[in-house]
Amino acid sequence: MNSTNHIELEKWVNEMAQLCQPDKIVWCNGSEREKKQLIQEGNAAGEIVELNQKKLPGCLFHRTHQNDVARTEHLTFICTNKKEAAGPTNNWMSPKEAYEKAKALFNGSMKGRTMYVVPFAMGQIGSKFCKLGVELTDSIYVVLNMRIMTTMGKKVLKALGTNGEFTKCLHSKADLNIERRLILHFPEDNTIWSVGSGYGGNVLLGKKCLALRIASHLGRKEGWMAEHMLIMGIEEPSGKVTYVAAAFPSACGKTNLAMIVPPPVFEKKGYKIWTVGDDIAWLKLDEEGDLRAVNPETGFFGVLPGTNSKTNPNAMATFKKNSIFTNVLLKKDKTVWWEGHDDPSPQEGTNWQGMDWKPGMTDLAGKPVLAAHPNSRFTSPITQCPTLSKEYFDPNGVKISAIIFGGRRNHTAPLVFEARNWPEGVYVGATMASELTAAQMGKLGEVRRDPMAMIPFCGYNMADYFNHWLETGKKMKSPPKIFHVNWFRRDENGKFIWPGYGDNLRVLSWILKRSSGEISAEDSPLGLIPKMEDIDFTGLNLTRETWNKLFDINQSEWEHEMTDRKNFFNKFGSDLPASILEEHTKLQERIFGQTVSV
Ligand code: GTP
Ligand code: SPV
Ligand code: MN
Repeated sequence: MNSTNHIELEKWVNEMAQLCQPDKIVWCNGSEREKKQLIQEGNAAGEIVELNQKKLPGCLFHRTHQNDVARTEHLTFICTNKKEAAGPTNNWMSPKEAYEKAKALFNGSMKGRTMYVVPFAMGQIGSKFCKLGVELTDSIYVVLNMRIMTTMGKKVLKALGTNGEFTKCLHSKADLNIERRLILHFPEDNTIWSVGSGYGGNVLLGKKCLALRIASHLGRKEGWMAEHMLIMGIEEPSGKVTYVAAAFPSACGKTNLAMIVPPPVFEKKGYKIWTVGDDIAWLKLDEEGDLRAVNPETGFFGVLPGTNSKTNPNAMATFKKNSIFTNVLLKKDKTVWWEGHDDPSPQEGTNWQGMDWKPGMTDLAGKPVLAAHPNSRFTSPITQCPTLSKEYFDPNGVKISAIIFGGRRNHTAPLVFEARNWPEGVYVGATMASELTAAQMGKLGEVRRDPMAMIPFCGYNMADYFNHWLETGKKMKSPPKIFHVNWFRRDENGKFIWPGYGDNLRVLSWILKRSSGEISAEDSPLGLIPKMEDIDFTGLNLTRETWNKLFDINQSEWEHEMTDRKNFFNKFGSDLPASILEEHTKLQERIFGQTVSV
């Protein structure tokens, strides 16, 4: 039944329905009754499994198609009239070709299915950070996820009124064939089309597609920034809370850092962590010239393998109820399990591929058969997080005092360093790199350049994006300091040198002291680094030798690194801001002690 007086919205829904030919159209209002119905229908269709309601109240389980377990970046396109607008790091297609190709795939794709109309808001309705969207989808799983990840339903239709602006999001699972899958963004039309997938970032169109790709484009136009960043508050013993934003690529530790538990020595001193967001930050300058950030999402879509009460007790507490578990092991008692869970491996269950599973099973090549996919995930309401910051609800956002970049680097990058000023910090962000993880389809472990963790998510030419960062810095009263961290450096035996997780607070606390100007630092070619005595290692037993390993700058690794950076920058030709190349030359001189042409 139609429930809008928004003529353009109604017209668009009808047009899309004509294309996809669903049996039925359902406008979602976001009510509890509707949720029950969706679960019932999803259950009946085999799309959703209701989990053990005693042990996991309100929890659901879903398994995606085996070839559909991560974002497919090679099938993700920015469709602008001019190719240069998408830049050299995005896949590009002309809007005409993209619409034509996708129309053929959407044509009749919802026959025999229901088209759900999901009005949703990213950011708080009524706040200056809010963006509205409507997603049309034939997936009950998507609707149930959108209920958790966004504000959705009636309230949004009300906010849209009769002529409010919204992002037009069309999604169909179609036949879930990877050969017939496309994730298309039309920033010039404020439109997103996704077909042939049922997984996470490919289909929850408010998340990566709207809140990063479309939003980054809008941000540039409107003078703000959409970033792949967590936001957290760190409360010091004095009661002062400082907020930081950190950009790490997918599956490199944002969710974990956003809700870490302080190590005992810090807890005793009175340190507390407050979670504002774990994946996306929208940042704007306020009237005072301070940078303020909100998390536009209302839930977490977090990695499960490796999550347990030691590594992330706050996540464990968050997904105890009202959560969706995707692509994990389904146990006989209708609870779930994954590699790295607290409980020992169950003796049997159905694994992420839908196969009967037993511990120790191997495939034909002799490799272990996993219970859960490495990119299996939970979806949970953010309000269930024990460390949720009350400032999460502040429509004006939190003031950001430091920006942290980081990646997953076996070698090369030290534990932490600080950029000396904003342009140097922008260069640090622009030269980020990380090993590929299970969060995207591709070659695991391969190092790729991933500026600001935005390479898969920047909705426009990245040269212009660097420039936007530089220009935004100039407008700030006193720009936040920029840092780079690497929790993932390994020793000669392939073991992580740094313990990570809660112990990362030891580094964050140094970052806070540097941001407030309380302590000095040591100079190094890469930037400013801590004096060992300025980080509290009580309870860790960290030797000077290990410290040296964490901060070692290996000349031959850095020769390779600098060449790789240069090759990456060459892609942008003359569009690359001069400041980036200047910083590159300066760094080259600092590391190798000579003037080298770049
Ligand atoms: P997306 O949701 O894909 O954007 O990922 P994310 O950046 O939120 O990463 P997440 O916190 O889910 O961590 C991904 C993986 O890294 C998990 O397997 C974690 O257990 C592991 N991890 C997180 N923090 C650390 C750390 O400090 N050290 C080590 N060694 N591993 C970590
Ligand atoms: C990521 O891959 O960065 C995620 C998961 O946060 S997804 O929503 O699939 O993009
Ligand atoms: Mn992410």
